[in-house]
Amino acid sequence: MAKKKEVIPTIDPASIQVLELAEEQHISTVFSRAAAMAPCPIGADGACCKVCSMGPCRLVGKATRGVCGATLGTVAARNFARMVAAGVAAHSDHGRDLAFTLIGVADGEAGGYEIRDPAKLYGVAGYLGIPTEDRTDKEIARDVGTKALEQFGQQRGEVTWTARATQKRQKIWRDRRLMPRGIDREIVEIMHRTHMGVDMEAENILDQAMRAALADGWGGSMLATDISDILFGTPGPVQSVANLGVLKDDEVNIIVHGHEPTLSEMIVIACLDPELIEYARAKGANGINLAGICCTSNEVLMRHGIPPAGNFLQQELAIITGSVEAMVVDVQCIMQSLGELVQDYHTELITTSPKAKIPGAVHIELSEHDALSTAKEIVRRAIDNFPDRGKTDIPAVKEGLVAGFSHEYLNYMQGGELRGSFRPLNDAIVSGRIRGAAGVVGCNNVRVTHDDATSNIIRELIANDVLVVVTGCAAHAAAKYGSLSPEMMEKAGSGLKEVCETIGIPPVIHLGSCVDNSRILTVLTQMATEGGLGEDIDDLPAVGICPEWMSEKAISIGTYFVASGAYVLFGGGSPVSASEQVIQLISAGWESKVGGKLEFYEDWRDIVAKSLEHIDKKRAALKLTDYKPDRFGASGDWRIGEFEALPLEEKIGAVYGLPAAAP
Ligand code: BF8
Repeated sequence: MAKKKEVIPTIDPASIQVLELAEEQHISTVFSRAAAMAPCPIGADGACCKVCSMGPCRLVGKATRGVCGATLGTVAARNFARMVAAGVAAHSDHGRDLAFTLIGVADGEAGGYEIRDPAKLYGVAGYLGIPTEDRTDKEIARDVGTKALEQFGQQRGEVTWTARATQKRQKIWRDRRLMPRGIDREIVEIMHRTHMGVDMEAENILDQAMRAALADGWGGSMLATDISDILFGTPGPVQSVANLGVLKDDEVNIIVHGHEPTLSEMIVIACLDPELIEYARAKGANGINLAGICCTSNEVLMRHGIPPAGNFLQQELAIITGSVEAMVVDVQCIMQSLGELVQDYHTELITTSPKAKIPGAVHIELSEHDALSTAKEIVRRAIDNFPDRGKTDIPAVKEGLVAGFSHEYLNYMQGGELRGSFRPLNDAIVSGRIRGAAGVVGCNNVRVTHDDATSNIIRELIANDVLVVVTGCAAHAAAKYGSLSPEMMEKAGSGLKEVCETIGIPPVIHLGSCVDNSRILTVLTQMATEGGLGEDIDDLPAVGICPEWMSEKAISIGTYFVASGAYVLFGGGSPVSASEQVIQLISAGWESKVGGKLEFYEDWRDIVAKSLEHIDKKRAALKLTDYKPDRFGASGDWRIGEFEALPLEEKIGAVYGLPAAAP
């Protein structure tokens, strides 16, 4: 990432089409700006220290120390830890706001919101030790929300959600002093330790980075997912379509973009309001079309089948189609360029969070007390914009998908209400039908070819009988190239295909947004405790991959997976490549400490090779059958042949029990 190099912008045909249009019309995009501006190699490699005004010190060439004497290892570790702190803060603040909303619902002060999944509420209350007998849902919800809020300001003890990890893992965290005490405390402690003149031992700084990251994965993110499920429903399979082609020429297009489901859930309801649909018709539109970008998109896709218009690098492109009446944003991964870009279009950019204002946007703050009214006001404004629409250029590119797989639903798919478990999946791994599992997650980054590494890694892994779960913008990438469609079973290795057909799961499973990476933690924990695959996450034949990372949140996610025992491979550049000491500490050093390690590889082929090597190494350590690609695939039901001959829509219905209607 450090060096200026020619990068093919994207492999996505829809994005290529809009980028050609942008070039013709001299419209600035993240792609054109990246081509014009090389990243600073010193900062990119982690060798720039700017924590005091004696610098910034650039530790390159003969300069191996800053003016205060800070070594390259200390500087790179400090920079890394600060990225983790920002990532933990972003995910966890999202969780905090959801806890406030849950308490608001319990107190009758959050009009429009309700408890949509009481079963999940009871489940969460159960593992938090909150009594449920003879109590109303609201009383329980108040306690769950209060317990969640306590995690932020807690000074001593352990973040409660960490109790969902295996006993072995909890002991590692206690023994190594990595157990997070309170979410805010761990973030603050990183900022303190990395202030000028405090912690100067790279290993000690990186330990705190792990502790804070655990407060994200097993704290802020996990409670955010739990509360989202309680308030908005735990996802189950839904079908939809993905890419810019989901925008409609004859309807009012509204895009929700950002991260928190609090706003987007209300926009979903507002878009279904008959009065507003009628209002849209009165303005000459055939209806209201809601679509998403980034993780907000994943939230409303998982629960309502709202189509994703694109991932991170497509946010500007959606506006350049000329077809978007309103882009409604809340927090995180929103480019400032949108504020300027919309000045050339009829699109209104609407900010809704007091934490995130953008020059050039209209600010309509989401009131938690009356969120539906705010949502309706926003939708009405979008409709008012429709008559101002000029020429549109919507690429006719979209792909069918199935999403909506929660941890709960995966249990259900493997045994129904009475015998839900991970037994079939574990058995399939033990027998070698499935070689292992991989989480492919994270962002797009304009410094690497958009979607290229992600989509190739997914295809290679499933062809090698590795079951893949996806989240975040990687999930959008999976969807856009057909990897979330039942058709993808044809591309899976013969053993994986057999299992997927038998238990009715696709070879690539969409588990949600980036905070929903916490679902992967609990899935892995259940696999480890189900039996046959060791005792803990570091025993599993599994890897975590972030092929096109961009944000500080991705660094936090990678770090908490490592601290939970996983081998994590990132694509693109390493933010610590300047320091051999830190490269070693987060790889071999962390492996000896917690069983997981973090490595960076620029070529996706290396990521695939390293992943398969690791999976096979773990299989051997567990004394499982050697993996042989052609051993399976011949057994099974004679009806599979008939199934394979079905048209796609009927296939979706047959596998997921969804109606056969087109999405
Ligand atoms: O939280 S994957 S670009 S949208 S940071 Fe951002 Fe990265 Fe996308 Fe979701 Ni996650």
